[in-house]
Amino acid sequence: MTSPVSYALEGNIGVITVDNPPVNALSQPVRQGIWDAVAEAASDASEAVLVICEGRTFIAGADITEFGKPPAEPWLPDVFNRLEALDKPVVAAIHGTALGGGFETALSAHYRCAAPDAKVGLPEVHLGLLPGAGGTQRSPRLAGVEAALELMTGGKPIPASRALELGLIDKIIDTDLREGALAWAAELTAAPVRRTTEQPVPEHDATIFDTFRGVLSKRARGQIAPQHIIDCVETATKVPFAEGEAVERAKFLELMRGSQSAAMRHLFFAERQAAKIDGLPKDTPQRSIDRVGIIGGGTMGGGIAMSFANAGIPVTLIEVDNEGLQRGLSIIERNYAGSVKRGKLSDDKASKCRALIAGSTDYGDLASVDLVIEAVFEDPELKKKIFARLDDVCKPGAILATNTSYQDVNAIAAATGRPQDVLGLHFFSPANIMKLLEVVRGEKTADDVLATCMSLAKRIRKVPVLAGVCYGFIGNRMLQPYFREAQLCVIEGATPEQVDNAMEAFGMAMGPLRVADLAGIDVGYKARQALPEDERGDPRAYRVADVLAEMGRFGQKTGSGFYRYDPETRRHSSDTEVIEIIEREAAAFGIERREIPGDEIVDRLVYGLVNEGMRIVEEGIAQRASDIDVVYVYGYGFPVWRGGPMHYAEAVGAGRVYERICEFRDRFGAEAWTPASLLETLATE
Ligand code: 3H9
Repeated sequence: MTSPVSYALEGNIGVITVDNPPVNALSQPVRQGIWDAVAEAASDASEAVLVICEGRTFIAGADITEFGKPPAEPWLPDVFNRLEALDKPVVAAIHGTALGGGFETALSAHYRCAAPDAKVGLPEVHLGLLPGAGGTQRSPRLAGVEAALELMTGGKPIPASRALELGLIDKIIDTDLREGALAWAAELTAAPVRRTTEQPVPEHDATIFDTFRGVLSKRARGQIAPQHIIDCVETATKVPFAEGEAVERAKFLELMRGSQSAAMRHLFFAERQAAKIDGLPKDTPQRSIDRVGIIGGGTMGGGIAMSFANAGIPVTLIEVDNEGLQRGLSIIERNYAGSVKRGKLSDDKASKCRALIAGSTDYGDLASVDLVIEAVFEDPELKKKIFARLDDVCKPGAILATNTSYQDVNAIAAATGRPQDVLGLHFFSPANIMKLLEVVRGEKTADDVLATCMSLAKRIRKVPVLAGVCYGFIGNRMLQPYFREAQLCVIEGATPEQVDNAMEAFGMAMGPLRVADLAGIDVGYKARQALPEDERGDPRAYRVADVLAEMGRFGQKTGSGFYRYDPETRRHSSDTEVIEIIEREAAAFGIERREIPGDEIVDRLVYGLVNEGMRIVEEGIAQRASDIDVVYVYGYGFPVWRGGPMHYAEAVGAGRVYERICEFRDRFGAEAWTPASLLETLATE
């Protein structure tokens, strides 16, 4: 087998070239290849050494597929120490993304240059890890403590220009990288060997570590890796490199063997898998999308319009009248101004994006668009009317999408003469921020429409997941048992606060009743009213919400719902009036309220999700269980370090989950708690 690493002497420069597609990950043969190349460079006539990569990027990190398997020598820290120990100048030349172990390779070189559009970063924290091959010890020596902490605890790659400012690289080469790097290496033959590990960590304020600990205990609630990173950097300021490296290694291994990293690595691959449609070849033709129309300038339509404009795709936003249009456009304007104020967007970029959104009240302006997304309120008849009209005005081949959260996409498609061009594109609010996109396949949706929308999602920086048609698709369908159990726990004895606190302690971004208050209690109320009584589910589960809605307590927007809200700060506090309502309604149902333990609350809510998720997989609504995890982490605030509800169930063990669901069935009835047959199979297997 040929090695993915080659070594050749070019004049007086020893060139180590890594060629391991697709992203030059540091799999065992690459580590071995670099190890051997360094040995060769140490003993030949080279006067400087260049490390460079073929393909689309510099090394993008350790090979994540090897994690969790028995480690194979040579180990990365040893490879990098051997590279750094060379007694001739070593230059790394970066293009694409030098990430994780890839950037650590560069940090072990003595000098670093990069192409102008290159990025560097230490994103291990997103995998529940820390840079485990010297990154926590070398980066603060070069960039200082604060910048290093930001780089590693935030995990966000930075552009080459910023890396240059921080001293993480030395030079940007804006001509051909290979030629430029070779010429620079030739100059450096006369320069001293400059080992990062021999440099001191620059002066810093010692209180910075506790400041970061405090901030991250909130921002990355429940996550261990960010705290370990801070410990490692603090260690770097106190002890020599070799000792700091040992601490880093021990903490890295602890994280890698732990459940959080396993969950986050699962999600890394789940996200990439979710973008693939089984049975659809990679080379399925795609339609070109150069201009998009959005119908409805409300919060949702406006957010969707911004997502496209932010990716440089022009948008025509349609509203029924001029007043509605101006209102919609001014919300967009305000959102962009807010992003500029918060430093998320430059003034110039915001104006460019804003200029890409044109408003109109004339459907005729949709004649030339390649994709239309309908984002009006959830009225099935209105949606059908809109699609019939789109059928008249849109050019042949235009993709027609509905942003509905619940409705039957097949019925909407049937309102047109081109159901093959129709699908659901379900964005999540606020659509310009939330990453999840459910791509809903109707029974007649054409393959090229699906393929186009999956790759379009990537273009607008969303994470797509394919869903089949059913009430609520994947995410909202699973919410039904989740909210049912939350509200049953309330009427059976818990306070809204106990339910929310239990779920937030589990790691949910926000407890379910606080979510209900944020989304508006009236929304669910109206949806229930539209259903025949026998389809509304267990009345004990929604009675309190109905009473609150009928009192005009719609949640945050009216200042009260399950909680009371401070009009200034929007902070919630519990409300004795709500407790009285709950007690009264419980009595009316003849329920004797009891103390409900936190673990029962968590199990009922989370296993409610899991059991419905199993059915969704069984029915083929989701292609695979891991897709559901992607939906819940990116769309519903499920803790990333638990890997999503399905991964969580797997980690707990299908047998234990099944037993607990059977226990709930015996206590609360088979209607809500019949175990999904897939779960039963997994449990018995
Ligand atoms: C680390 O380095 C630890 C060290 O500090 C210490 C160790 C001791 N390994 O994302 P894409 C696959 S931790 C294995 O679609 P893009 C990926 O699964 C690592 N495979 O492309 C996909 O496969 P498939 C720190 C990897 O252009 C294919 O490559 N590094 C790895 O949109 C294409 O990926 C990171 O966390 C890997 N490291 O984005 C960087 N990376 O085609 C992780 C990718 O079968 N990687 N694959 O689905 C990324 O962020 C993006 O892949 C990247 C390219 C930005 C590089």
